[in-house]
Amino acid sequence: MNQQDDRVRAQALQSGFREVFGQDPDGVWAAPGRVNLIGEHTDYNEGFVLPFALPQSTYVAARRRSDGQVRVHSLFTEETAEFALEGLRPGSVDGWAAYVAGMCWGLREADVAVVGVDLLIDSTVPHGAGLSSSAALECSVGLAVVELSGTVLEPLALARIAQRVENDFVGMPCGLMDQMISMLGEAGHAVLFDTRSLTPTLVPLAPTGDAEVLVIDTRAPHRLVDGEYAERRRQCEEAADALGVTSLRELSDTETEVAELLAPLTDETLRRRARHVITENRRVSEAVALLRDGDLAAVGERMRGSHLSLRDDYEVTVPEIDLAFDVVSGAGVLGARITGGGFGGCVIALAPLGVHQQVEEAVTAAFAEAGFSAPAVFRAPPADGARRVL
Ligand code: GAF
Repeated sequence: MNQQDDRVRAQALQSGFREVFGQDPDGVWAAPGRVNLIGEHTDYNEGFVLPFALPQSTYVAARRRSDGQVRVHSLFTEETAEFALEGLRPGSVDGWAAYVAGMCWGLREADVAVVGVDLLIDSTVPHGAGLSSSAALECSVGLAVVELSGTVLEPLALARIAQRVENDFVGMPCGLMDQMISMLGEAGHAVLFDTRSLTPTLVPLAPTGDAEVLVIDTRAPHRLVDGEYAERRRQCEEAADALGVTSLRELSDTETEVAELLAPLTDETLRRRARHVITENRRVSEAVALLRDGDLAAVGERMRGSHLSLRDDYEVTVPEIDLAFDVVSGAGVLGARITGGGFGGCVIALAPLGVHQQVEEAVTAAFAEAGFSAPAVFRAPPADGARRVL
């Protein structure tokens, strides 16, 4: 989304706000979804991730109120929710509005003097596709509420509040990647984020300008996502415990062979989970060095390694995802992998310019033959993070 499109969308929301609430909003804010180039299920193991922000964003038009109430209307569900700031607690609001109420709760917990607001929300981030529509909602609402409450927060501080909201208000035990990139994304760059030191480093993407990232949204319904995710996280903690380290990251930083590191683990499932995390951290570090050298073919190989590890060791893929990966890998791309938490969602491909159509045709035909819903294929240029638009 370029700045022009951003403004057009924000102006449409501004007039929508007048229709719904009968007054002008004080401003319009936006925060993007993301894809993760590589580094999956590492962020809750103090590891490395390499995501970038998408042009697709969630937009929030907001106006301050003086009575401590929050009214929020969503144009993507056509529903309205209303709640008082006083007395907000985990469990008091559910559904999509829990992310909005959760941000108000989380900001209050972080000692922000949150004011009441009217909010109108719209989004271009595909919902339920593993592209972080929930982080986009949290961060856009958070940015609006913070500013209207007369406070300034560092982007990473707001990201951490949004993560706490997911963990403690919504009940999803996620890491920090999605909220971090929604706040810190920069056009033309991925962000290498060390989730132990909380240090972001910008990595220019495709510096030679001869490749692009394609997203293949399989439209596979998310299955068992929260329970399975929580279980993976528990297994990693158990593996770290059994190996006598505080997190699996500690083992990723050594030169030691993975088999040797894992030798003390007797449980086969825990061994495979830990092997994924350790090898994935190493692949992220390698991919960053290779990107800087412009060796995109080798980056593609690391992406392929990541997918196979997520399929075989971490077991977070589904048939639609594996089919998309297989087909796309044979359609002239440099590399492909599942992106996001898994159990549905999207495959991304690092592709030379000019193969987009070939990829789209191949995956569409294969999905039709397999009896799956038609997939969507689109380009993903790295875009900016959360921002005030109007
Ligand atoms: C989901 C989570 F929200 C992230 O924190 C991350 O763990 C990801 O799955 C897997 O890498 O998007």
